[in-house]
Amino acid sequence: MSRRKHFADPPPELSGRFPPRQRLALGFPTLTAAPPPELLPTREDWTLRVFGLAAERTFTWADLLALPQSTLTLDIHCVTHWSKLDTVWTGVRTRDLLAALELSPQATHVMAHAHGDYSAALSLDDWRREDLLLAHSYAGEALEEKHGGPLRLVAPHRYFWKSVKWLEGLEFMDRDRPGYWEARGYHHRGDPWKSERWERD
Ligand SMILES: Nc1nc2c(c(=O)[nH]1)N[C@H]1C(S)=C(S)[C@@H](COP(=O)(O)O)O[C@H]1N2
Ligand SMILES: [Mo]
Repeated sequence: MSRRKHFADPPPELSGRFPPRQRLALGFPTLTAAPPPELLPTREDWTLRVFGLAAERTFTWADLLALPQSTLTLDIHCVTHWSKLDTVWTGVRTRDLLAALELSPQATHVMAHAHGDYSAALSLDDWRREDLLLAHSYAGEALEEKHGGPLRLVAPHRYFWKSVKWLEGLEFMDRDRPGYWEARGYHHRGDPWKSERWERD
């Protein structure tokens, strides 16, 4: 088997787009901590449950597509030192989903829950940014299962562990809570520009 080169040093002219100690991923690596769920819904039987400090609601695929659709070109940064530039995602911006929900005034954070054992929280301020979306397509094609299809979160301003794949639930909360990796020592915020990898960083 030939050895393939998977990562490269940041091209000098693009170095400003690389957070500290990140290298360029030449392919699109797949990272999944817990074993991926064995049985994932198809788009037809997919649902997304909104609960906690918001009026409880279950979105179907048709409900999702009825919301404003956006295509965003984003740089993504994995805590394992790879970045990928100009990735193209299509879906619903988190701020557009918020506009369709009735939140309790106490809500400050959102826990994204995946099928299987995985979750990660972000603040509502994060969710109000323009560059976060719930993505169903990548580079114009339906999002592959290994990258989180039918629907994943994409939060490019945080290390990519926050971008929960295989979304099935959104829990609105009145505080931050550790998700899968935060409970195992990762930083509660995870800003790649500040190298917030471990909570002690
Ligand atoms: N459900 C779920 N989402 C997840 C993960 C996971 O293990 N399970 N891994 C996270 C990590 S650490 C990264 S880097 C990205 C990887 O996404 P990719 O496999 O599409 O590259 O997904 C994130 N979302
Ligand atoms: Mo990651």
